[in-house]
Amino acid sequence: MERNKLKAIIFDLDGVITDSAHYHYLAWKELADELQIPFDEEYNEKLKGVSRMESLELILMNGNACDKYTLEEKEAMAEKKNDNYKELIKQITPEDLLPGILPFLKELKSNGIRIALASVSKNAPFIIDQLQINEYFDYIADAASVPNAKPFPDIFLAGRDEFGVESCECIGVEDAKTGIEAIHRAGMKAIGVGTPDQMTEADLLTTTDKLNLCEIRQYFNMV
Ligand code: B16
Ligand code: MG
Repeated sequence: MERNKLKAIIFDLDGVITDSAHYHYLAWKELADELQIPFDEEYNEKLKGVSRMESLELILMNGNACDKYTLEEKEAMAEKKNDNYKELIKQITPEDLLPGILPFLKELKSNGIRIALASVSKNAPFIIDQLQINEYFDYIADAASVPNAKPFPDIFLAGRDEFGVESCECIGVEDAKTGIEAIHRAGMKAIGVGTPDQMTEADLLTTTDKLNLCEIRQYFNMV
């Protein structure tokens, strides 16, 4: 097998660094209840890694209500959900980092591996601040300026291009099926830390507390 140098690890946020999916769920649930559309945690799984407006469409679809509202009304709904979400994420503190993430970031930093964030959430910079891990990130992709959300590769390619490295020198970490697809479309290897049924395409399936640089290098034959 060809041996590449590992130069960058590109992280998804929601579900990888912290569990903000639950706050997304609570905020969408309030809207769905208002619209009298069925919505539960199981259906919420489909929204992981999906952009805000696409998430709204999926919720409306569950209530056969896609054609019931104008674009303006949909934008107002998405804004209302986001206002609610922004209130909820004020509660996030460094204690909400998923197990193993902080030591892994420290390990990468001390080994000279570049670190990027590839979240499609426009609230990602605020969450990174709340978690107090800004200093570890060499680059945070701007979700608003990336043309296509996951499963398109754009947000992972933004990190690669910023660092001026090759795809084969990067690894992406994701918890959503659409995210694994985005990493692969970017030509990178994918580590999956989500529920196993969502992670069938991941090159390595693990959990955040088991992320370890030596093992990753060995597994992917990267130096
Ligand atoms: P916002 P990720 C994604 O974050 C979430 O998984 C997804 O549920 C959410 O709809 C999307 O961000 C947009 O977030 O409404 O805050 O801009 O997994 O890419 O970190
Ligand atoms: Mg995610």
